Amino acid sequence: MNYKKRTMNHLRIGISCYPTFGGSGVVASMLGFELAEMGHEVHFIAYAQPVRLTRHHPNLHFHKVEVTDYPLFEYPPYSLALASKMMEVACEQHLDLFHAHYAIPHAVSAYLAQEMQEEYRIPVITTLHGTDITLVGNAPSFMPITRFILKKSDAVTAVSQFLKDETLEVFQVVRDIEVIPNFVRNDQFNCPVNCPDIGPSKADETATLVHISNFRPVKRICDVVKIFSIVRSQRPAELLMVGDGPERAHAERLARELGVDSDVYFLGKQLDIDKILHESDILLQPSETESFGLTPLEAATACTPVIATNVGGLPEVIVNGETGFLLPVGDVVGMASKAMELLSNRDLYIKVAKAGRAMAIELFNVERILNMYLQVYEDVLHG
Ligand code: GMT
Repeated sequence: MNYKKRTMNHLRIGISCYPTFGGSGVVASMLGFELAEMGHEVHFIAYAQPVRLTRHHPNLHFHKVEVTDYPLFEYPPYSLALASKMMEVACEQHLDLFHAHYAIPHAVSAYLAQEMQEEYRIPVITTLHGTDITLVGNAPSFMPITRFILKKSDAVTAVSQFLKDETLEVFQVVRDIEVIPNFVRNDQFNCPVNCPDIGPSKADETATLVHISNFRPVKRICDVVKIFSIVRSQRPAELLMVGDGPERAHAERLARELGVDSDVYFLGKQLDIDKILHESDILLQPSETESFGLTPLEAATACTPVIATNVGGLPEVIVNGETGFLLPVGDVVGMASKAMELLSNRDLYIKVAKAGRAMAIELFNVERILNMYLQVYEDVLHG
């Protein structure tokens, strides 16, 4: 098979991802935008325009996957339509590589497109985000194909060391997996850390707690409501619930049962996450598991201290006691007590907020992470 002649300063990259509010789609969109800014040509291939791809850029392109429905199909085969589209875009746009975000089905479709494209070989880079390994990929119906694609991808990256270890253990594959964490732009979540306004300064001032997610069971949003209700019993507070998903109705009912519903605001899906984080005092993330925790990273960057669970990749993003607080899953009393501590001790609040932002900028800044991805691209193209 031929290899295409490439130049590293103008790559043509095909990205497939979920175009929704989920973390993997957000990371893929942010990465695509930054690559476009650097002068690379980026082609998104998905069933809808990715939601965070809001800004126009001459180097950014979107190719919509149309899925033909037919009465015979109980489940229209999106993976095949995606593979066909990826192959087509690769030929028409002379793509240098495919970057698939989330193994199922994007990496599998990319592999099929690679096999179908006969002119030259297009490498496939697969980025694992979390549930593609911890929940979906290891389900019996997907396990064999996830293992297959882990072996077949030209490069595999994982968003945390936790996810890398989990992948190697669960799938028993022997291969290199590079840890490339998620990233933030510090100008997007810019925060004047010395600003006297951060955090509520008086006990009688309303504190704003926030939770942002897809409201799936893994996020334990009823724990968010329970934590809030304990805090609310001790001081004026409100809770912003940002996002939507299957657990919403449970959480709404629980808020009513606990008598705090008038202070809980379900805001639905929102794009202005930076604005919401700036207006909030604490982010609550009591997840069952979290392979990275993009929202905690964004909160830390915005100087909004995080209270989360000590699971998965969260300890790689938040250092317990220094840049936020991590407690065992389900420990709603402990999390409420940490929230109260932060809200009543202004020095501690400022210390944690500053440390969170400093760590985010040092370890997860866009330049550092972009270079890591570019190195992977270079390795697969020239290695
Ligand atoms: O299930 C989700 O939470 C969405 C999922 C996704 O792929 O969209 O999130 C995962 O990827 C994010 C981006 O890399 C990570 O920040 C999240 O921690 C991860 N979610 C889980 O592991 C539960």
